[in-house]
Amino acid sequence: MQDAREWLRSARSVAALTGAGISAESGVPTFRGAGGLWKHYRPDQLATPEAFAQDPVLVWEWYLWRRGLIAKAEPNPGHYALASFERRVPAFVVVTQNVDGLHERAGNRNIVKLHGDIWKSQCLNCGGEYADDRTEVDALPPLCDCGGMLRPAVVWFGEGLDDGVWNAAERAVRAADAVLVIGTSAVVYPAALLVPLAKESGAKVIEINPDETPASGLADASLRGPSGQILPELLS
Ligand code: BJW
Ligand code: ZN
Repeated sequence: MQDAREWLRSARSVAALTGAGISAESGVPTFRGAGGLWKHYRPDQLATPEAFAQDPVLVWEWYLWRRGLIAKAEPNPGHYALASFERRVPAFVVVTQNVDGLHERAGNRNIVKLHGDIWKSQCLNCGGEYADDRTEVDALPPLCDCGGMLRPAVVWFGEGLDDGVWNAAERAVRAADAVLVIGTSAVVYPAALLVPLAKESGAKVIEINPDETPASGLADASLRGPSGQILPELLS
């Protein structure tokens, strides 16, 4: 903890790579591990373009249910610690795999969303992307004004990440003197590649996670515990 605090104090540019674990203490379920979504739902039946093509209503029901959970959740002390850190450090970027919007709600402004945004929908016909805060929809699947079918504007397995978004993530990590890796199992690619990239670019890598992950071996410091407790202490 003391080393990590010192690295952050002397850093001019910092990036935070976040995953579902940072929202766990807000009551938003993670994907993997005990209580994770994939314990009860099969990713290949819900989070792939093939699943959506086969049963868009089922996929939409699952996303509307998750929107409802997230709508009731509040950012936790971990999110707020990152927001206040952004106001104090010259260059700070949150690179998140999360789609829940809790970083914005906590007050971060410089956010790269690798896997999209559950609060947006995209039209399969005209390509339009729209803010969408509905947690209930009368007739599923929801339709665009153009008549096309809407889908959640998130990145499913087998889909590429947006080029501009990925480039922004790479830039943030390459520029960083210190990279925080928070609440991610670090098994989903290409997001997981950002950890070795941070190392190669000479950044100090600080992992915050109650459990060991494939990223732990690359970390200069591993702070074991919930991010809602560790981040306020680390970033104060
Ligand atoms: C706490 C805590 C607390 C608990 N405090 N911590 C190379 C190798 C192998 C496979 C591939 C590869 N390249 C591509 C692939 C395929 C695939 C992939 O990675 N598969 C692996 C799973 C094997 N990747 C893709 O398909 C990606 N696309 C792509 O690569 O395109 C090019 C391509 C196309 C076709 C073929 C090949 C390449 C797209 C990935 C999209 C991921 N989408 C999801 C769903 C998003 C929408 C939604 O939310 O519904 O993104 S899946 C899900 O996993 C979600 C998450 O963002 C993502 C990562 O999960 P995350 O955030 O790490 O959460 P968890 O639950 O895994 O972990 C939580 C952690 O928190 C744990 O470590 C806990 O210990 C910790 N924790 N409480 C702090 N209080
Ligand atoms: Zn449309």
